[in-house]
Amino acid sequence: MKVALVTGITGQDGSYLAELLLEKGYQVHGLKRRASSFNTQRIDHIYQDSHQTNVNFKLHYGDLTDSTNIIRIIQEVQPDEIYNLGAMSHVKVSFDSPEYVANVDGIGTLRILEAVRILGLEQKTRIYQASTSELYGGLAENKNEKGMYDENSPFYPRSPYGVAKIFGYWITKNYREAYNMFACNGILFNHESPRRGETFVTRKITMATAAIALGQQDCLYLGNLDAQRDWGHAKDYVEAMWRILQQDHPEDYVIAMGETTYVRDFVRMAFSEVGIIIEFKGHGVNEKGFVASCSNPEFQLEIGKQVIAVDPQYFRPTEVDLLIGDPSKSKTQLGWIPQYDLSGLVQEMVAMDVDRVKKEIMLNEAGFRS
Ligand code: NAP
Ligand code: G4F
Repeated sequence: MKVALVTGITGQDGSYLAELLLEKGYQVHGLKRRASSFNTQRIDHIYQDSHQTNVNFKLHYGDLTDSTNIIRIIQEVQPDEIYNLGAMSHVKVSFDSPEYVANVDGIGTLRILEAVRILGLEQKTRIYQASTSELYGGLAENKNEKGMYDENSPFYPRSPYGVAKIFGYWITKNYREAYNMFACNGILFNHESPRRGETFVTRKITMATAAIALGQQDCLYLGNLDAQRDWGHAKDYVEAMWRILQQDHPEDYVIAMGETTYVRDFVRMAFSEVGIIIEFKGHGVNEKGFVASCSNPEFQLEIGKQVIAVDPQYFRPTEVDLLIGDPSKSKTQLGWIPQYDLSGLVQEMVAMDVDRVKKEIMLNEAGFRS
């Protein structure tokens, strides 16, 4: 039985990856931070099962800022594969806590690699490093001939998060070359799901779509509506992570959909899932989104009502304007075929948030009655 250790197991990707690895018959160990409130909502369904039938799932308290616990856990677990997904992953927040991000996202990666080396597991343990399209920084002149970023495009990170992740990228590559380790970077473009953190733009939009459509919120405040992202589904992207570690040779791969969409258009797509057409008027900080029509009898809003506004507090000191990735290598070499397209992703996210808001309304009503 193969043994995997996943850092960041309580996050969006960690939860999907844990499910995938268990399905494939792995014993899965996860690194979990101690928190003052519960932080395991995304994996509770697996954890609860582990008391009864799922003996192949185990969580360990630890933190990527602490070498001692990383060495101890790796020594205890003796993993065949490590997926280093743990990170402070919010780009905007990284401007507020740059030193912490450097420590966790940058040096944290080194701590994992060095622990494997100290323990003499270089030839046993394969390592996946969660690298990111933020490395490219969105510079137009660095795209390939197809107008996309690929494995050979130069990097120009535009945030403390991107700069910390570039250290993670290079130290992974360096340990591969210096110590002949099977250590790979997955350069993943944005991927989302109903489990996406609530302050990332897609989830913020789908949550607000549901709340506004059901009369629980008036207006959604966003930052840069002109940003463009290459969005895929996290379920597809964790499959690519696993495939990267099953190859004969360690290499780095871009994982992307190869299409880019404006934040503004993601808003339009989300609202159209509940039959509401949004019309945008104005520019920059004065841009506003209004209800133009409502075709679903269940979700009726006043025509002309303003539901979208721009709040400059969500702007970043330096922005990555446009990301689009070229998945050619991962499709041909890994045989990776995503199952979701953007409309399938939006549909799933909005449906789950509508269900959740409806349940909250019912619970509130039941609370009032009792
Ligand atoms: P996420 O939902 O924010 O999850 C991050 C995980 O890292 C959580 O489990 C978090 O624990 C953990 N973590 C944070 N600080 C830690 C620390 N000091 N020590 C140990 N664990 C720590 O992120 P995600 O979307 O799943 O992304 C997974 C990885 O892929 C991240 O490294 C991210 O930077 C990278 N990435 C993501 C995308 C994307 O679009 N999603 C694209 C490219 C790369 P808590 O639950 O306790 O907070
Ligand atoms: O959803 P976002 O916060 O994701 P961002 O910055 O692209 O980072 C995500 O993807 C990276 C891969 O490229 C990961 F490495 C990283 O860990 C993370 O998962 O913002 C997307 C875009 C940005 O241009 C942002 O300025 O949406 C714009 N935006 C507009 N209004 C907003 C908002 N972003 C957020 N979070 N909140 C807003 O209100």
